[in-house]
Amino acid sequence: MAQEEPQNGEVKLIERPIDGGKKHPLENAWTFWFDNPSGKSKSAAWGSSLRSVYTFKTVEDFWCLYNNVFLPSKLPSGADFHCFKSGIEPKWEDLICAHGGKWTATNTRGGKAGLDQLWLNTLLAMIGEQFDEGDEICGAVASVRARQEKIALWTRTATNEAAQMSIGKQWKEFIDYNEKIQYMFHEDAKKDKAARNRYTL
Ligand code: MGP
Repeated sequence: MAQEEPQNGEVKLIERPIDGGKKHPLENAWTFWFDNPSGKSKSAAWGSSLRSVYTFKTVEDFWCLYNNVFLPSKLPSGADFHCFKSGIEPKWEDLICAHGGKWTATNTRGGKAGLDQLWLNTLLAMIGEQFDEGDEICGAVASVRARQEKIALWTRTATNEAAQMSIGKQWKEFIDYNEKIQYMFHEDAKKDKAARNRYTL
């Protein structure tokens, strides 16, 4: 794209020519998943309505997707929306997730807008590779619940407390969250529905 040269005294706003046709690759490809268990019978196995919807690997494709289709505020109560690194399934059973866990932040700001904002800031931090312990990140889940909406950030090595604390601290900054967040091991959740959280920040 041709750029006009600044006239004398004008501030040069554009450093390099902008190539409007070129897409900007992300470090990782990411896949969106959707689960709407309220749409099926209570007795159906967990995950039977979980499906992958879309994979993106450029900044432009992410915004196209985010702006046009998927926002947690549009989802019915009971639904879960996931964005995970491609190749990782948003399940405890996934080999990369199996020994991991999740940080959870509840939507204390109230309203759907609060959930959408937490979700967007979480996505931007993940796909923009903002975490020092980026290899630990598996993905994030937005859960729409009548009782308590929440966002969870899944990581891979639950026992690596230092890594999880680093991620938790950074996550709170990125989503501008001042309440407590809690970390639960998937292995605990699997064994006991009322499992306790292991880390708090
Ligand atoms: P949840 O949806 O992660 O918790 O798990 P939440 O949102 O606190 O509970 P909800 O009832 O409001 O949805 C709820 C239940 O789903 C768990 O107790 C498990 O029985 C099942 N479940 C959740 N996950 C993430 C998995 C999973 O990865 N694998 C299997 N097998 N079951 C899961």
